[in-house]
Amino acid sequence: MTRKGERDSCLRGNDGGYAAPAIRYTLAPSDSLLGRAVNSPPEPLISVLLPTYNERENVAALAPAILDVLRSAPCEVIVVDDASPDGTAAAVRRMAAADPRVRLVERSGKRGLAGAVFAGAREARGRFVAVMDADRSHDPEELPDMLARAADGYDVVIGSRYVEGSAFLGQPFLRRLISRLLNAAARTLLLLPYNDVLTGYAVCRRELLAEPRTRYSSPGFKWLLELLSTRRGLSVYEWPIVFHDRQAGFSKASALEALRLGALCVRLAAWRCLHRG
Ligand SMILES: Nc1nc2c(ncn2[C@@H]2O[C@H](COP(=O)(O)OP(=O)(O)OP(=O)(O)O)[C@@H](O)[C@H]2O)c(=O)[nH]1
Ligand SMILES: [Mg+2]
Repeated sequence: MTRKGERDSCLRGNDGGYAAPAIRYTLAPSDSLLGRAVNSPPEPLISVLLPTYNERENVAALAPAILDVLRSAPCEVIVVDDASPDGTAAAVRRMAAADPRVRLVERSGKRGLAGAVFAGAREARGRFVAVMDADRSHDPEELPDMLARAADGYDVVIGSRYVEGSAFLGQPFLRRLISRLLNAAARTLLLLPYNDVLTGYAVCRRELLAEPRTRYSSPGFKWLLELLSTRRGLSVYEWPIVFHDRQAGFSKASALEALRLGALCVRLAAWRCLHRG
């Protein structure tokens, strides 16, 4: 791994061409961005969306960590919980009572990660939304850099696991292999020129998720694939992330998700054919 702020990143538009293969930072980009943010209107600059199902322990650690990283920026953390039996919502309610930047959106029953992301984006007030897994796989320390790229004008900043400078910590080899193969299949089938189209970590303008073109991914996980497939002319930046294995609790990923992904690819391909031109 190269040091934070010195990593090469790749930048691609929908035409598939590399626009800026190497970007080098000499100062923490967050400083200038957050300095600007302090003078911006009172509405949050960024809303961080955390979809949760049985993540009480993780979210209790992650939400304060996010607020700490973004402490100089107007921000909010919106937890979208699907009636987790482990009491995730009660834990978030306690945090929200102590800090108005924490908000809870509750849905009745487990209805899917992507649907939770769309629901959270509708409630969000920030100019930008960030989406992260709540299981602490995604490091909040990446947020200021990703937000800085979005504030620079990129429509979507992908927290990418597959560009130079990305790394995996602790995930079993087989999980990584399956994830990589599914990612390759999805980007090939949908002719997407990005390296990671299935990550759960990204920053984008709020309206891209609050007003999605389709909601085919709602019952499953792959909201980013849907966003990238249904919007034309997006400028996309892939920021390399370090992906950690979940810190506590149990995975909700299953073979069903792979089947859902196949069906989603077919539906999105059909949608793109219908909306060509
Ligand atoms: N609201 C909501 N959140 C969900 C649902 N399914 C998963 N999540 C959350 O989405 C995030 C990703 O789910 P994970 O279980 O970590 O899936 P994964 O990262 O593919 O699997 P692991 O690598 O094993 O952790 C976590 O924050 C989950 O709590 C759901 O149906 N509703
Ligand atoms: Mg996870």
